[in-house]
Amino acid sequence: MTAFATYTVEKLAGLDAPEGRCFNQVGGLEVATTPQRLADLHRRHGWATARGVPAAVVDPAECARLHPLLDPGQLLGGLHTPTDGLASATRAVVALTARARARGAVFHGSTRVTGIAQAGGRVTGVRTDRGDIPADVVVCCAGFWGRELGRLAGMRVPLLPLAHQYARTGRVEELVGRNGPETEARLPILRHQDADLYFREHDDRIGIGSYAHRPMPVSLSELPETGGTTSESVQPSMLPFTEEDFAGPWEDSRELLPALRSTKVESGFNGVFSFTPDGGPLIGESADVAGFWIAEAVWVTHSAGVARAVAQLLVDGRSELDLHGCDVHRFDEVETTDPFVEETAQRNFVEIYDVLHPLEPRTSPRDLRTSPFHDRQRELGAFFLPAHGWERPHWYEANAALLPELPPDWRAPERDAWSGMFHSPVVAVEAWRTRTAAGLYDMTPLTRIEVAGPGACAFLDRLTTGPMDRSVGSVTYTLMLDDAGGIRSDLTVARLGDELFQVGANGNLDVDRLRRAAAGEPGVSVRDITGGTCCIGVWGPLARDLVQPLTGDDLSHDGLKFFRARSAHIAGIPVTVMRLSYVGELGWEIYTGAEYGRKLWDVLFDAGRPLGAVAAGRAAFNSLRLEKGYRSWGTDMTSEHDPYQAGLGFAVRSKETAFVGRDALAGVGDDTVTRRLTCLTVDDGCSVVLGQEPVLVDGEPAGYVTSAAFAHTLGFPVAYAWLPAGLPVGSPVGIRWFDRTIAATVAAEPLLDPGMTRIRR
Ligand code: THG
Repeated sequence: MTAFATYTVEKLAGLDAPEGRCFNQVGGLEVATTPQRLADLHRRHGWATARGVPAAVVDPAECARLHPLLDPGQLLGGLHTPTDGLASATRAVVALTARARARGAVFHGSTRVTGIAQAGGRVTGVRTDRGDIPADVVVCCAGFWGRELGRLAGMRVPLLPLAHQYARTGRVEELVGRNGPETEARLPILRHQDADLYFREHDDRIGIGSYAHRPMPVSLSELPETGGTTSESVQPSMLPFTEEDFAGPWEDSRELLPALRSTKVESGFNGVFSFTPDGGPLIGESADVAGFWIAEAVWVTHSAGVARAVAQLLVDGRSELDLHGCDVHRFDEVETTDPFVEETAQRNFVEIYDVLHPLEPRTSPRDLRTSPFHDRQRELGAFFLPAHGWERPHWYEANAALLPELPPDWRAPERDAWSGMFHSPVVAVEAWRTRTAAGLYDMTPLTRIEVAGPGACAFLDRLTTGPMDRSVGSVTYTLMLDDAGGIRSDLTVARLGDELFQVGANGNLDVDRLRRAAAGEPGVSVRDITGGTCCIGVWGPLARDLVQPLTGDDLSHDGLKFFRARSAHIAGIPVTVMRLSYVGELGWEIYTGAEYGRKLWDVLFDAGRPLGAVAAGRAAFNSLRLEKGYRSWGTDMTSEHDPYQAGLGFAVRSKETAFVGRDALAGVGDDTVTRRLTCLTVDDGCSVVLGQEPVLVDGEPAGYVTSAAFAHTLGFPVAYAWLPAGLPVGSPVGIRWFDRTIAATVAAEPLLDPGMTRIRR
């Protein structure tokens, strides 16, 4: 999103419009009136630094110098971003329209879209009240009308139009004479997030935007009829100002900017814009109607950046910037339903300026998807965090009973308040027991895809970097690349039969990609089998002692080798067993039908109890996988990275046979990369960061943290970061954490068990 915004600034700043400039680079100033906000501004300063945006945390006197209407006595500080500015969306549209016309584009204004013409699963045109327009590609950029227009093509567009208040004051004495014909604003855009307000200049008046009111969902039938003509003050997106909602915000405004006490609210409107379940835009092609694209829920801030990305998608088939956080197919079906969208979008409106922890869960809707083990997990005091509707245990309070037994070298230092949120000392117990006995992990939410049919093997062989024509029972860790060699996903592919594969994937984007690729392919079927099945990971040095007595099938080291799968019976329950472990221990993922899940859990849990096995959650899981150096797609690497940069070159097969991305990787290897996903250890042994923090080399920003955790087995925190290649092991770096720098060191990886002796035993 920062890259989108940066490009939009560049684009708009370089545009000329007859009426004047399209971008006025007055800068931005976010102010803090509470210690929590000031701390958050430091954190946001870190995000800006990590992504190359100039920014500085400044003291109250500097805030007042930058924005003289501020009373420094009320402030604790501010975050100044000098490249921010005021976009004139209308002027920019006029200027861009003229450019497009000059190159042959045709615009049909005031024309109502009435349908999307399609034939044979492809778009063929747009139906309008003035006739049909044939088209082989349609990009629907309808903003908050997107949900309705998407319906015309049978596409569910998970956005909600909401109104948000914008008011203008009368003349402000202190501003009179400051601005003139050449500019209507010089002061930075001001944000007072503790009161959900922002402020900008309009000549000698102040415009005030408020998020301090109740969410106001808008039905499109309420919009004013403008008769097809619009102006700065008459637009279908402008609803009447609801004065009663502005009373409190107006008080807060006059408190922050005392100069407003001598003026009043002169005008206002409730403007309509789009919110989505996670706040991100919606970009992508319909799964059912090829050639029908959407690019919606895009704010002016990101507009040109998104436009460029969409243009690249259409022309090149991929965008330079990874779009997984914007792809409309990132959501599972349950997240696109009207009740889900309505509730989450409104919640996002309410929380727009709130200080939110990266793990902060929504409180509703919850319990949408629960694994068959859910009741048992509750009995064990699971602390759940939701993901794509699934409830996932992060730790189990029941394990607190084992805290007194935790050996001294497994005791984790106390965390600061921020990294201690949504964390528990119990996580150390679960990590300890997994590494010394065994842990039971609920892997049910892991996306599972069945790829079947006579063409399945060749299909997967072409789409992934791994050799797929291996024996039945093989499991392959492999990558899906795009044509430029960027990592689209990392998968495990188990060959369960000649024509039957089970793919362990990273979410609905993988389902979508495989489905699309299979659409034109005879003899390949792709099915998401996540729902209706379940999975328990049993991992640890005693995993075999736990499971083998429950089955007549041979789970010895040679009976089922590492990265092999087979069907088996455990206590009479039909299961599929895969010998692999994301936490880096001996053990298996054990899959079964949902109807057997509860029984399987009980059998494994009871058998594990005398061995010291525990149920363990995502927090331990994440710590253990980082110790072992296992990457998490979407966080550690995306389509912006190639396999060698990500340290995954080992998963790319010899380049003799064709696979998607092969040609782009010609000549690319471990020694050619200029940046690398780099393992860092934290020198003080106790400072745990959370991800997205900037990393400094020689005091200068050089990259950012992807994942981090306290490594319980090793006794210090670990972080992975994108950094220039060629930093030798032992190089000192700094990680920015709020207003301080944490010393860290480039480390050889994996930190734990590079010889694989824990897994292969
Ligand atoms: N389980 C299953 N599928 C998955 C995941 C999983 N798919 C998505 C995601 N997680 C994939 N991530 C990984 C990362 C590392 C490994 C497995 C899945 C892993 N790597 C071995 C190694 O690097 O040592 C591979 C060894 C080899 O290739 O032989 O085990 O958790 N089902």
